Amino acid sequence: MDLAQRIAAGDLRALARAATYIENRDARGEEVLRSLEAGGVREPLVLGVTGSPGAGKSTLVDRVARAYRQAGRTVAIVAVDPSSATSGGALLGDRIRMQSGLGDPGLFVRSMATRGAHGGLAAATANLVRLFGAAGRDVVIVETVGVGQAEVDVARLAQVTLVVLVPGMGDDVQAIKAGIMEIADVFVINKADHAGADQVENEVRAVLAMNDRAGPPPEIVRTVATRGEGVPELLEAIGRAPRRSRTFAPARGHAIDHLGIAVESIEAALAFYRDQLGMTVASRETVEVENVHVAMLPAGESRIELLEPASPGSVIAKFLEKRGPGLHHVALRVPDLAAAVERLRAGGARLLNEPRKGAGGHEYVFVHPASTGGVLLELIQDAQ
Ligand SMILES: Nc1nc2c(ncn2[C@@H]2O[C@H](COP(=O)(O)OP(=O)(O)OP(=O)(O)O)[C@@H](O)[C@H]2O)c(=O)[nH]1
Ligand SMILES: [Mg+2]
Repeated sequence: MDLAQRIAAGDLRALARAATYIENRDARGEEVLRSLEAGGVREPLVLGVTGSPGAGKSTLVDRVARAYRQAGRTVAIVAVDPSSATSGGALLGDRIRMQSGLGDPGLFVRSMATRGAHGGLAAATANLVRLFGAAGRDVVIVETVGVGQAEVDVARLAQVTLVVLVPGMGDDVQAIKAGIMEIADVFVINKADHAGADQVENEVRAVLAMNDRAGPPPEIVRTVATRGEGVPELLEAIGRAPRRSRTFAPARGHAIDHLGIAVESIEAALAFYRDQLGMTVASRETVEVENVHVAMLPAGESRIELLEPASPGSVIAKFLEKRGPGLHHVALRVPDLAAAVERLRAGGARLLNEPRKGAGGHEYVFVHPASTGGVLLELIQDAQ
């Protein structure tokens, strides 16, 4: 078995090896990622945890990880550790491992020294998160210190970012507001067993009130990480936060963008989809290059696209002649179209065109049904 196969089979030493390749920017890391991702990946819940040194992030991460484990979900933790450079070791990771007990294969901890390289750190962290997702982990937690650019980069990886504050921070809340306000999805006031939790909470609320960021404000949750207090409430707040953020930014990864259905007449088809089924027509247009009239009907996060030939020479007219009305193509959004095309070419798939820009500026490519199990497949570059 090669490394990717061993990882897929749950071999933690293989996973650790691949993580080392990624940290060292060894090409074998990218290789493993690609072969793990070739079969498609279910996106993990990615949590970012940031806050000032000593705020209790690692203690909290340990508790949160255990709570997810109890709920039956597998977890990977990336502790980005600025102190490892000086202490010379994977201190935080070890701390978590010791607390949670070794021997739980459902909890994998990786410490990474920052080594001062900001861009490099973010890239390596991003690839570690990819690795753990591709290895099938349900939850990936990334712990970083502070609110510098590196943390903002890391927060971009996360669906939900927790900013950990503690009582007695005083003016610090004001001082760090610029960086954290954009990235915080949930504020955690940890060490709530210390005096002054009310005051920090008030300060956070005051800063939030002055902020004009879009959408509902981040929730504030109090915890005592050492005792696990507030952790169930924190998990609930986390659960609400990805639902919130998803309405602003669609989840990354593969998703059905639309199903294209060839019809003789859009009007006739709408008598069913719109009038009987109650769906809404979001847009209608004529795509000149394809000689086709199009009606888009949103269905959840994807759509049904009705296609009617605009002239006898249109591909849709030919399709109707040959096969009759019906499913014409499935359109799949992919995270990286160029990489997908490269892999498909290498694998001998039949591409019908060079990637090109369609209506709305998105890039797409068609794959012949002979390669896909019998259905014309449109691959679309997901919005970045
Ligand atoms: N009283 C109290 N102490 C806490 C709480 N949470 C963490 N601590 C303690 O605070 C200290 C720092 O905790 P860590 O979890 O290492 O904090 P951290 O934010 O990960 O620290 P760095 O990674 O070094 O920035 C430890 O001694 C913890 O036991 C809490 O809720 N209450
Ligand atoms: Mg820590």
